[in-house]
Amino acid sequence: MMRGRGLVNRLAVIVAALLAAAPLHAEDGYALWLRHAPLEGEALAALRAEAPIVPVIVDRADSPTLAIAETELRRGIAGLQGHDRPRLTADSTEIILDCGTTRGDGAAGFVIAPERIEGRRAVRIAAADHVGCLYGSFALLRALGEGTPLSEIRRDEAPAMPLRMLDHWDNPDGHVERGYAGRSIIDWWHLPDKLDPRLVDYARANASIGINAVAVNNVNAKAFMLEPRYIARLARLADAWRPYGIRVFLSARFSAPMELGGLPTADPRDPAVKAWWQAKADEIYAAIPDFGGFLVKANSEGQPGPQDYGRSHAEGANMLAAALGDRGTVIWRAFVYSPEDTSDRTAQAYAEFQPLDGQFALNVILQVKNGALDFQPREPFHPLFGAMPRTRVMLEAQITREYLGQASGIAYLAPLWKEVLEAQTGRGGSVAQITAPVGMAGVANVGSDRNWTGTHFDAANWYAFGRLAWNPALSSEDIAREWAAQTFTRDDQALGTIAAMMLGSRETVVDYTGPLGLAHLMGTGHHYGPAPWVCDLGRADWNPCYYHRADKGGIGFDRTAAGSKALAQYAPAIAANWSDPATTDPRYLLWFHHLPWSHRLPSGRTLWEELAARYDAGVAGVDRMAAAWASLAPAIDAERHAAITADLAIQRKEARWWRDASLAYWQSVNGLALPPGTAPPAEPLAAYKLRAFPEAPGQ
Ligand code: BDP
Repeated sequence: MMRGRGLVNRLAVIVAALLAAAPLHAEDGYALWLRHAPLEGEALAALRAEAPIVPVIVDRADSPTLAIAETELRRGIAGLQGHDRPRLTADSTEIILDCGTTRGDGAAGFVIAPERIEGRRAVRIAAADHVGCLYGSFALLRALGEGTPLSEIRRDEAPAMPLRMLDHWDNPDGHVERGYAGRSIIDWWHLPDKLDPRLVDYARANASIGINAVAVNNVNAKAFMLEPRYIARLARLADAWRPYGIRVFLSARFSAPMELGGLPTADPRDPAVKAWWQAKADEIYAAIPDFGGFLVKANSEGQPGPQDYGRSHAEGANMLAAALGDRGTVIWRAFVYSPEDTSDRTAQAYAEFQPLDGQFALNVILQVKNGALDFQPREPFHPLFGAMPRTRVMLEAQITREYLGQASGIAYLAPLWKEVLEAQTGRGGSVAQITAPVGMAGVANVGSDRNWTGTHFDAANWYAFGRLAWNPALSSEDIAREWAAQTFTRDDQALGTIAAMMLGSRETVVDYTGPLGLAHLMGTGHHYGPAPWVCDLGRADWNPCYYHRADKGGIGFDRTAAGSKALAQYAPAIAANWSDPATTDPRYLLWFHHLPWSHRLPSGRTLWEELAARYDAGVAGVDRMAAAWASLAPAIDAERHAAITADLAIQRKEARWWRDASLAYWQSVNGLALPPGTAPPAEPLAAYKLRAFPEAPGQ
């Protein structure tokens, strides 16, 4: 009898030990970088000894934001300690949330420093506002998670950019344009009555990386989202997100006064149109006092706009800005190109907007994509950066990987964004310096998939976007390591391997999709896979042929004075540098020049040889990532390891497909033999041309 009970007890102990060792939930990615996995070794012992206790809030004003900060600290510390709730000791360190007082910059900055109170140890998170304290709490947890002893954490941070924004291209029916992670997380149909708790988790993740604004709907907007029933829904979202420091913005359709108001026109000079928007803005502010404002795509890709009435973009934007007044901001997109304009598409936005510099109201921001074309794997920085000193200009980046493999494999985008942020415009500093006073928006990549972003590694792009908007000086590598340590493992060797994979991944995608400055070679409509052969679309500038201009004589788009002259839109020193193929950065070579296949590059190879070598490097790069990931099996939980292995297997196929289809097509144009040592494409060109994907997601 006794022995039997002893056995049962022993079994119970073993089962308990097993349960303690295994994570309660499978590692499905839902927790993102906020797993707060238990520390190990000395760091764990130290945190258990310091036994931080629940914060004492100096500013006792009733604040949901501070309640969240407290909860986050308790939850995070307990997790890092390996307990289910924080434990106290006689010697517990007190964490003090000191908000709304003296320190911090009043724009969500914070200071973290240790101190002693009557001989007892304490750590103070000081900020001028409550959101600053929340950000400080997340920063404290991040530092603890990196193994920094509590008593050694010192931070003095302020966001570099005031507006750190996600733009959702989510439609009210739940479909996400260019979304590859399932359906929209916003269930408009059941709002405002039912708020999916996931939307709170979303705000929490955003707050943890400093994102403070969200445009909730597609820039290709439906007018009906301005109807009262949608304003009520938006208000519910705003209420849920406000404690996390997030303001909501709405994409507004310029012709809404006609569609909703029954007016005969949406002309921005028409008094009835102005009155309609004024009343609409008042109605929104009555429901959402801190409404951020409108995001507008006008006169672009079929969207209505002021030019329909012969008015300029500035007139259109200013009319909406007047309706918002000092309550909010109009974010006007510079992504325009016209079906009638036959000039180089990449030159049209500058031609349209630059002359309007100084004409925009103070509460208008011009949102400029990183490059002049459209979120390609690589583009030179947009010439509008630095060219509109009297306009508030912000950067628009794309987090969702529309043109970089969508939800296949790995493409870590921090290096892409850093490349743009660090680009010297020759007119008042780098892109980061020019946009920092305003902000940065990223087209969101989240959806209803359990892990939020479709692939686990795409969460790194969401994370990196927030971190860079907070501080564009952070390095891609530091962000990669920081994210991976919170997401996967703190093992230094494994982190080194993961960071190396991430850092090379975007260049690898460039290599196998569009090396040497080639761009826009993707399949029509869905933008998935290669289709450089497409030359017959109704609109010239939607054709890959328009961009690569390959013929027997050569390849590339001449944008110099002898060609489209788009180069002249850059500052003279930069334009001069890029006007000569010999001094052009090889990464932009065919963006600016049309060159013979026999053109010799600094590498000593001909252009044709270099192209083939780049495609091979891309394929090899993916193979290396797959091998590196395979080697990490012992360091990563089985569930996520398997999922990422599968992602990389897909990427290996896609890299080969891009390489083979591209080489086969270029050969059909130039008639050249493949350079020695280059393996022939697996299939004939005709087979690649036949591939069709009408059902591809995200269209
Ligand atoms: C392109 C997308 C398209 C967007 C457009 C935009 O293919 O779906 O509507 O950008 O930014 O990249 O407005």
